[in-house]
This record gives sequence, C-alpha cells and structure tokens, in this order.
Amino acid sequence: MKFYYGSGSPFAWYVWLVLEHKNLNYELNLRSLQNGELKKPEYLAINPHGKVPTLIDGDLTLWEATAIVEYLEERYPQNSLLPKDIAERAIARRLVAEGYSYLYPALRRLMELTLLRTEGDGELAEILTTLNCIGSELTYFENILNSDYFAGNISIADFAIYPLLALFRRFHQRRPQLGPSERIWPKLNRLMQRIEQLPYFTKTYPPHWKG
Ligand SMILES: N[C@@H](CCC(=O)N[C@@H](CS)C(=O)NCC(=O)O)C(=O)O
Repeated sequence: MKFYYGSGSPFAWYVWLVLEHKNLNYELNLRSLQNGELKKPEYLAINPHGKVPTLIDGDLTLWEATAIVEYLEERYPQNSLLPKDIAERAIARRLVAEGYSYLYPALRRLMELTLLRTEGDGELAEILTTLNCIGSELTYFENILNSDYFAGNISIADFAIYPLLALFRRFHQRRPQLGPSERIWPKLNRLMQRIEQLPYFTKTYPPHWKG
C-alpha cells in the first residue's frame, strides 16, 4: 500500500492511526500542504481534489479519509475499530461525522485567522467568536465521553477526533495568550493521553510539530 499524507493534516492523521492500529504494511509518502505539489498533474492523477490523504492498495486508489477508513476496516478486519453492536457502530460513525461537520470547520477557520497567516493574526473579535464555537463543540464531546473511549473500546471515533483535539492544543501552544484548553475539558484531555500512550502513536506524530 502507498499512503500519501501531509504533516499535521487531521484527515491524514486519522488514516495513519488506523493503518498503524491494524498493523498494516505501507509506504509512507509525505507531501507538502503548502508548496503546490498537491496541485501538480502527477498528484492530481491520483487524487483529483489535490488533497491528502490518498491510499493506493493494489488496483484501488482511494481518497477521502472516512471512505479510506471504512475500506481498511472491511478489507483488513483485524484489530477492528468498529463496535460489534450495530447501534454502537452507528454512534461511532456519527461521532466521526460530528467531528468533521462541526468541530473541524471551526478549527479550520481558527487556523485561517491565526497559524496559517503569514502576516499577523486576523480580527481578535472573530478569533474569539471562533474559539467560542470550538468551545461549544468540545463541551459537547466532553459531555458524551463517559468511558475510556468514545464508543466503549477504541474506535474510529477516537482516531478521527484525536487529531482535531491535537490541532486545538497546538493552537494554544502557539498562542498561549488566548488561554489554555486542558483545564476546561479534562475527559478529552485524558482521552488524548490514552491515544498518546499507544505503542505506535509517536510514529504518527506530525513531523513538523516535532522539536
Ligand atoms: N474531505 C477530505 C479532506 C482532505 C483535506 O482537506 N486535506 C487537506 C489537509 S487537512 C489538504 O490536503 N489540503 C491541501 C490543499 O487543499 O491544497 C478527506 O476527508 O480526506
């Protein structure tokens, strides 16, 4: 398998954690999110949207993180990341959708207003509104996290949501004046620690976040 990812991309990180959890062999291909290489014909030939992640497995070239993870789960059922119970599986999938439909767009906006800019942050009022919106989403996830993981055992929900939480923590590390996050969402913080203790976690850490 060939796995194309970008450093710090939450969608790619999700797939990467799943590949590792399932103990699969893959070739890692790092692509820059900034220098335009994702929009070159060579890359567009494998992913018409010019985005990461992309997975190539034999004759199949697949993009869209959730589709890739569903494929991996069906094709390589070992170390399953979906609960056995049908209702619980639905809830795990719902959590992934909620993370990507509500939390991610707000995080993306926050990044556009701050870390992705080359010359100074955007309007403070808009940053604070966006932080508020992220805060509501995190409180929602905090309130429904009632065991070690979101859906009982470790599942797709934890691996989809963890990179979003890590992105938010990184924002606070880079902009400490805008307030810490750990105190406010203690259960989410413990979930992060659990994921970070997984034996393969360090391997998946975004290269440009190291050091
Ligand atoms: N819906 C896609 C989203 C992928 C996505 O937005 N990837 C971003 C990185 S987080 C990307 O490749 N951005 C580069 C670009 O748009 O040029 C998925 O689930 O895979």
